Parts: sequence; structure tokens; C-alpha cells
Amino acid sequence: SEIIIATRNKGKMKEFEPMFLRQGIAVRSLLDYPDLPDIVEDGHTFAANALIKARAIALKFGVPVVADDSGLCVDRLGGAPGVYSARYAGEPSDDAANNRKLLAELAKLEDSSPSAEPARLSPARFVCAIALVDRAGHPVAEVEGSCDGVIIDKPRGEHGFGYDPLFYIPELGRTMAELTVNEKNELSHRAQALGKLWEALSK
Ligand code: ITT
Repeated sequence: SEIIIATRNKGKMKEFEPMFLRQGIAVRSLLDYPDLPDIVEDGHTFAANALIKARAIALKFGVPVVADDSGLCVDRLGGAPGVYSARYAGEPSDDAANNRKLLAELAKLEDSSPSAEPARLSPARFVCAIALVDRAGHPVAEVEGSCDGVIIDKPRGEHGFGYDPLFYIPELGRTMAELTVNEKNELSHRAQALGKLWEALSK
């Protein structure tokens, strides 16, 4: 069966590909269509933006589409970077710059309230909203997954993408970037969301 994942993010695809293949579903992504114009993601929630991306691509190609809108939420930053995670440090999207910006914002907080908990241990959560739409762009399933951790003050690990090197999971004693793709796919926000999608589709 033909299905497109409406993403240009190589890091997401590296995780999605094996998870879809395990279900016997071969997928393409927007990386196969470099000339498509950017989709305007102007929703205020992960769920809204996932649906916007999925609909736009379904209407263009006339096939079922899955989209992932995801990001990092830090309570002490009022939920930032949230839906702005990809472009936290500005255009174009730059993972290294986003990580520096995150540490700078947390350091600012620490300076302004020295008695607070060390910023490097700020609780954080990865969130992933996945939308599946049919070939006409109508929603078939909308699911969300999340994963809890804390932000550390120096990047650790070479795997993954985005904020993974700063996202430490105390239960594992490792950052998300110190996990292989298979290990990350056992517990990530993306894997949780996809698990809920399979569950929704089996009903
Ligand atoms: P597409 O819209 O093309 O899918 P994007 O990177 O712009 O790609 P989003 O708008 O959903 O996608 O933003 C996701 C950002 O959130 C991503 O760039 C990372 O900074 C962060 N993020 C999401 N999932 C992550 C993960 O598993 N590990 C680390 N960072 C993640």
C-alpha cells in the first residue's frame, strides 16, 4: 500500500522507517520530493500542525498521509520551545543553534533566581502528535505520545537529532542521543504515538 510521511526531517524518517517496515508498510517522505513548497504550519498545538501537514500532502498526492509534529516542552520555560522547537533559534532550522539557545534560556533563568533548582536538571518532555488522513485529506486517526526527561548542561551522545543530546533519561542514565535508533524506538514520544496509531487502526 502506498503511504507518504509528510516530513522533510531525516531524523524522524530514520526512526519511522523501521517502525513502519515492521508493520509491512513501505513509506516515502517529502525527502523524495525536494521541490515541493514549504507547508505553512500555523497551528497552536502539535495536533493541529500534524493535521495541517498531513492534509496538505494528501490533497497534493491523493494518497493516505501520516504527519508528525513534535517538539520539546520545558515547564520552567513556560512550555517552550513547544511548537517552535524546530526554529527556536530562528531560520533556518538548526539543531546545534537550538540546543545552544535552550541552554542560554535556562542559564538566564538560573541567573535571575539563583536559589532555584539548577537549570540543567529542568524537567522536560518530548511530545509527538501524529495525524493519519485518507487520500481526500480527512482525518482517520489523531494520536499523541510523550516521553519525560531532564535537560542537562552539556550535550552527550551522537545518535538521534534535535534536542536529543541534552535530553537525559534518569531511569536509563543516558541521554536520548546515547541510544541507538532501535533503543530510542522502544520508548520515545514518536514510538508511543505510533503505538497508539497501530492500536487505533486495529479497532
Ligand atoms: P517536518 O515538519 O518536515 O516534519 P520539522 O523538523 O520542521 O520537520 P517539527 O515542526 O515537528 O518538524 O519540529 C520538530 C522539532 O522538535 C525538531 O526539529 C527537533 O528540534 C524537535 N524534536 C522533535 N522530535 C525530536 C526527537 O525525537 N529528538 C530530538 N528533538 C526532537
